[in-house]
Amino acid sequence: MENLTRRRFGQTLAATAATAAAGASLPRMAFAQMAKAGLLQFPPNFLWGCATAAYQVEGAAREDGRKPSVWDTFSHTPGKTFQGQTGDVADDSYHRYKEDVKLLKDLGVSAYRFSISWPRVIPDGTGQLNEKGMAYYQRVVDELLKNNIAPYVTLFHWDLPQALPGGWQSRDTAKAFADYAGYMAHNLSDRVSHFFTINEFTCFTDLGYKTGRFAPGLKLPDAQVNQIRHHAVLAHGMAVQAIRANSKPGTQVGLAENLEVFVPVIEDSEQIEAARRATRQENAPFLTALMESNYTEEYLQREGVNAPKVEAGDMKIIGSPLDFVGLNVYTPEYVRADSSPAGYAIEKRPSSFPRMASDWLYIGPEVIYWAVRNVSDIWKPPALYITENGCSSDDVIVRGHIEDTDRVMYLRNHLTHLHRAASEGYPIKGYFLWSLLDNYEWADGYSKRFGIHFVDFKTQVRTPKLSAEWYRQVIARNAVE
Ligand code: GBH
Repeated sequence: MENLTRRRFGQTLAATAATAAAGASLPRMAFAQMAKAGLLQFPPNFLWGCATAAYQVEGAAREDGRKPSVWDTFSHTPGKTFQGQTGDVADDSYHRYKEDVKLLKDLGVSAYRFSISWPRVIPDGTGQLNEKGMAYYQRVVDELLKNNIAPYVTLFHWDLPQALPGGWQSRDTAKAFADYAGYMAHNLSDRVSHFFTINEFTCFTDLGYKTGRFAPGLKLPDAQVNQIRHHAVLAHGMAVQAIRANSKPGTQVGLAENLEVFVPVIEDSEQIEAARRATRQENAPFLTALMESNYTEEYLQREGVNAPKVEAGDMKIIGSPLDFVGLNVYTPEYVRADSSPAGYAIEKRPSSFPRMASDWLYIGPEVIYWAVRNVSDIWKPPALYITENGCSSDDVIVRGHIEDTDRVMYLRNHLTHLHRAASEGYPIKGYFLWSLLDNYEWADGYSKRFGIHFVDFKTQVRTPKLSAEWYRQVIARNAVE
């Protein structure tokens, strides 16, 4: 199966029986047997991983020179998070990272996606560097490599240094981010080959500055929100360039975006086209802007006088070419074709639509197939990763066991639909499960558990759930049942 191209992998899947009958090579034979055994085999070298983020797992909020991020300030403001809970201690991974790498090792993953706390390495956002903060990430990278686990590094997962004046309201923050990104690439790219600039634009732009649900908790008018969104995509583009300028040749750069994913209500050409239109228009401020080096006419018209102020050269920077696109995939939107000028209508969700423990987390496993397919069909990126997928569950411990059958159901179904995307030849390279551990779920505090390892937040004891054992077997077989 060496040099098996993506298209051929797809064809192979379709022609499994024929291939086996024709006396195929050994690995291909093994593949055929797997398929016969009812296993959905993933392509060779498919990357299996887990993901976390700094503020959700590290703790050690005031240690070794780290200064506050906007999330420290927000979580310590009464009324902002579930029971006032903060990431002060979280999973204490700052001290227990070796134990966490051991969990990864036991799963058999080949990659770990984690994020860097910007205020740990540059406490004020700009200026003075903090050697001790940098040393921590060097230790984490060392420990991963020692265990043959590839580090996939996210540079921004929402913990903006509090000291930066105006936060994302200021264009200077984009420049500060690029400087920090270049610095990290310079220090890590000898051993880290994949960098994500930013994780999920809406969660620190719209949720931070429009609805106020996330840090910094502001409710600003549309014109300012659009400007903040613009600074965020500009920061991404400037960081892509800074990483390229400061890293080893061959370093791969992308981002992790939770785009709005549209599932056609019925899989026919008209509805599929509606899903594509919706994908472009509904993601116009973010993914569409970076993939097309432009804001769509429709977005600019819709926002009118509130549209972002764009300086000469900005759009080119925002559209800096990427090596891959990472997709964080959770909840689907269903869409159908209609006769409006937009050509699509987003369906209202019936109140009976099933969900997981988080009230926003509706279950529609085909979401992962359509995330890959819509993005690929529209923009044809060279490579895609699922950078997050997973769910919250009301885990209960029964005689020391957490039988999270609902999480296994959720994951199994999503991987089945991801397999469809791989078998059709879409360039999907890997999957990062969210999350390795139960952790600090932002405004929901510790009330929602997304881990495949249970964490007792009093003792910090980690216990594998049923889903961890299930994922271990998926990885071992490179297949889902
Ligand atoms: C991801 O966001 C994050 O990257 C990760 O840090 C997080 O732990 C994980 O998912 C699970 O949530 O409170 O009604 O305003 C997923 C996308 C967007 C889902 C924001 C929750 C908040 C809804 N998230 N959304 S609301």
